[in-house]
Amino acid sequence: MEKTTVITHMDADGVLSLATFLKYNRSIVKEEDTQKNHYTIRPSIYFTSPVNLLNTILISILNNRNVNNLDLLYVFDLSGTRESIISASIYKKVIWIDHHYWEIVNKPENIEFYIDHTSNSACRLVSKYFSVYDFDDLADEIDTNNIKTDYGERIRTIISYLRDENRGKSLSEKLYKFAEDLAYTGIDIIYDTYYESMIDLYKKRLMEIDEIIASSLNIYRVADLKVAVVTSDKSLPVYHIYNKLMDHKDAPFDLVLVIFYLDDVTKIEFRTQTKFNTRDLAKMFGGGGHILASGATVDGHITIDEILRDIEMRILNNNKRSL
Ligand SMILES: [Mn+2]
Repeated sequence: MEKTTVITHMDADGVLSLATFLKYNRSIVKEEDTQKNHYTIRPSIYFTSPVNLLNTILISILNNRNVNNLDLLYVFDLSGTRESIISASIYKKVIWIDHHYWEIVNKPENIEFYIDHTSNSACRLVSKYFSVYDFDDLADEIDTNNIKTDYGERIRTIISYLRDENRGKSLSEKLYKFAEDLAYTGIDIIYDTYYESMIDLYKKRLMEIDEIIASSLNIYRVADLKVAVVTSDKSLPVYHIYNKLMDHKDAPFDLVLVIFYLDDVTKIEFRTQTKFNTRDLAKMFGGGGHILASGATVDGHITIDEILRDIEMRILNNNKRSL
């Protein structure tokens, strides 16, 4: 029996990608059960973020004491680096599905890459891979911050609540349970009281978050750009800050920067309300992502002034080059 490991992004797109995989996986496990010649090994599931991907791959390898269990690894909604790709290739076979923008990398022959940065969500690509189309439209809605349905709104809120309330192992367990509920019970599970109460609680939490936004918001002119900066020492839902700032009297902002001062790192989230290319800026800080939404994590704490100065230099240099 083949052992499967899944590493997925800790956001809505990653959770819906996992739900898609779980639904597919259960259908093949059922088939094998009826053949009565198989026993099943539960897949190992890991949630992570781009900056922690390498560590997560290495931990997943260390957790398999038996090297024969390193059969098959799936990676969803996370872009690879030289180091993470080399580490993943320790598995016998790897299926890597993502919709972020990738730098050209060397591709080990035991890794199959399904990378399409024009896809609105990774879940859409995962759905195509497994031919399970339950969650792709919802993932598109949420990942592009273009909510159209009550389902999309609720799923986004539940995941924001879980991420706000939990850390580490308990967060992974809760996200896994949510993906399982979606896959095995179906999408209407989100109308259950267990999830309904999370949505109610998070509405109250959002009012507190609004106060944090209002009290930490600063607006700057950087080169010819209008820049809104929100800082926090705790993780906040960036979509909510973005949407909130859409109603600001000075909106739209060329750049919305959300700066998190966490333990020993600075996390910078880049968004734009005017289709400015944020990915180039994120790249400058060692990060990446999409044109309209990207992020970077920097060691230590860097100030707003330092960040804005780097951005200004970059824009002025670009302007010079295009003259
Ligand atoms: Mn995504």
